Amino acid sequence: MKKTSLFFCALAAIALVSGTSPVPAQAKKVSLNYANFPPAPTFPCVQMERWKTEIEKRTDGAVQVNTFPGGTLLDAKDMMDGVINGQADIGCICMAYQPGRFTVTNATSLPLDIPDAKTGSLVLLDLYNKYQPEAFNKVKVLAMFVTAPANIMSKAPVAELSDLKGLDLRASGGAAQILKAWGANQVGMPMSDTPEALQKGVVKGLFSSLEVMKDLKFAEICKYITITDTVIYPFAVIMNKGTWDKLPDDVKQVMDGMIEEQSAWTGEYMDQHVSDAIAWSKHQVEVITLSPEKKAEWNAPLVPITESWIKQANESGLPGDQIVKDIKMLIEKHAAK
Ligand code: 3IO
Repeated sequence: MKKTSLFFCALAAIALVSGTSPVPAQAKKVSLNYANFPPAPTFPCVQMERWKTEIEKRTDGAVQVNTFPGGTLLDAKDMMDGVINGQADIGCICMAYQPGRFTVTNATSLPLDIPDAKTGSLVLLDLYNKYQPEAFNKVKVLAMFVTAPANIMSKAPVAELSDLKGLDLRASGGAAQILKAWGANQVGMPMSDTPEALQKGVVKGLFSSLEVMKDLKFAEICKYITITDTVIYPFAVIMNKGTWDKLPDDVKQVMDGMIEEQSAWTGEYMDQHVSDAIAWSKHQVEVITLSPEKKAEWNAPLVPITESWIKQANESGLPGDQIVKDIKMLIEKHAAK
């Protein structure tokens, strides 16, 4: 062996013993903080853990994602600006909590009969891609998804529109407009504040997707479900623009490649989980269904909601008619799959 090779052998041996490597140091690991507002067992956090696992796997560990459920890093109302400001690298927003801010994407929460969360999630993502709304200019979108259609969960039975009159029910965004049209006393707050409001009696029920009966234990307090299947809540996962710009190209590719997959995965998870939660709740709660005649009666006061949204959108310079037409067309496209 030549003297030089002996030298390198010795170096390698030292490196082995000391745990350092003579080869150039590996590219630095990227560490990202991901904030979420509701408790860990809920679907926004389940999809967050799924994304973390997949990203860490698909980047061979070059990216590490640190998840913060339950508002421990940013809460519901601070989420969008917190991510824009860099308090978290990634955040999960519910667009219904700031209806005036996300006008285009919140059009998915008009009463347009999105049948399920998988369909709705793909409709929302397509709508976002087509219109590239200004509201998201300062962030990178990593996924978009929606809940399953909302239903009434309440402490007292709701079988007639008259049962809703003046009833304190919690909902936000598009769902809030629907409760108002039905004559309920709509109370707005994020899902993360709802368990306490129900406990204290500030609200007598809520209008949202049914998986929270199980995940947030609302079945213990809301003994009645009224099936209306009326409207979804739209969500987005967003990343700080500066964080995105600094990511290596191969990491960006992995994340871009997961946008549609993660959106569809979350919709599918939601749909399945709602079925599970209904089956699980059935023994503890009464499920009230509406006859076709009654459903028509409940739908009638909702008609002006879409009409007035279109009018307002048009007035603010958005193609309101086209947006609603696109949503209807996209529902047909994705529901057919
Ligand atoms: C929701 C939000 C956080 C955790 C679970 C959830 N299930 C349905 C929603 C929709 C929503 O944002 C809301 O406020 O009803």
